[in-house]
Amino acid sequence: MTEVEQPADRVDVVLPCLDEVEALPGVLAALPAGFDAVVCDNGSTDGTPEVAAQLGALVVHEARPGYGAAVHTGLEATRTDVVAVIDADGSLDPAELPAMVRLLRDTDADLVVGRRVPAARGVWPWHARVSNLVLSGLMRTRGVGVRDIAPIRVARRQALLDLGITDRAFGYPLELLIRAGAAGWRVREVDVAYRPRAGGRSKVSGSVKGTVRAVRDMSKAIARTRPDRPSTAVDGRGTAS
Ligand SMILES: Nc1nc2c(ncn2[C@@H]2O[C@H](COP(=O)(O)OP(=O)(O)OP(=O)(O)O)[C@@H](O)[C@H]2O)c(=O)[nH]1
Ligand SMILES: [Mg+2]
Repeated sequence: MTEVEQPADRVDVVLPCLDEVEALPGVLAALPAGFDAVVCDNGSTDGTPEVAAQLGALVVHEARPGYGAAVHTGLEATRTDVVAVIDADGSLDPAELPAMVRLLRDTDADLVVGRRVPAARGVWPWHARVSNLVLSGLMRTRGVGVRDIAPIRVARRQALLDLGITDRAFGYPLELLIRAGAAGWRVREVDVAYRPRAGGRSKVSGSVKGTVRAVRDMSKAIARTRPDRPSTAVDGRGTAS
C-alpha cells in the first residue's frame, strides 16, 4: 500500500489520458461515489492534466511515452486495495464499475474485465474488430478465454503490480491478460456498452495506423510472454531494453 491510504471501500480509477481534454470532464463527472480518479499524463499538449487537477483528480506525470507507461505509473500512484482502469475518452461508462467491483469482491474472481458491446452502429471500425478477433484467438491458445482486451478492468492493486508487466506501449493490456492466465488468475468478463469517443482524436483503433501499431505491440507482448522466453522491459515506443 502507498503512503496515503484510502478507506477500504474506496476504489482508485486509473485513467490513461493523452490529449483527452474534450472527453475527460464527462468521464470524471460520471465516476460513481466511492471512486477516485488517478489521471496519468505523459505528453498531452491540450491541457488535459491541468483540467484533470482542476476537477479534483490526482494527476501524475510520466516521462516515458506510451499507454502502458501511463497505466503503470498511474497504478503505482493508487492508494486503494481494489483498483480500476478505464479509457478516458468517454467511450466506456464509469457507471459499469460498481458491478465489476462487486464481482471481484463477492466471487472468486481475481480480475474482472469488460467486453465491449457497441451501443451504436459504426462505433467499432472493422480493422479493430478483426484485430480483436485475432488477438482473442491467440489469447485462447494461452488459456485466457476472453473476447476483448480489457479496456476496462478491476483487480487488486498489489496483485497487479506483482504480475510484473513489462510492456509500456499498447501491448500492456494483452501482456496483463497473458500473465494473469499464466498465474492461474480467475478472469471474469462482463459485457459493457461501447460508445463513440466523446471528443478528441483516437490514438489506437480509430485509425488503421493506430491499429497496426497496437497489433505490432501486442504481437511483441505475445512473443515476449512465451513460456520459454526470459522477460525484457519494453518502452512506450515498443523497443525492448
Ligand atoms: N497517457 C497516455 N494515454 C494514452 C496513450 N495512448 C492512448 N492513451 C489513452 O488510452 C485510452 C485509449 O486510447 P483511444 O485513443 O481511446 O484508443 P481506442 O479506444 O482504441 O480508439 P477510439 O476508437 O478512438 O476510442 C484513452 O484514454 C487515451 O487517451 C499514451 O500514450 N499515453
Ligand atoms: Mg477509445
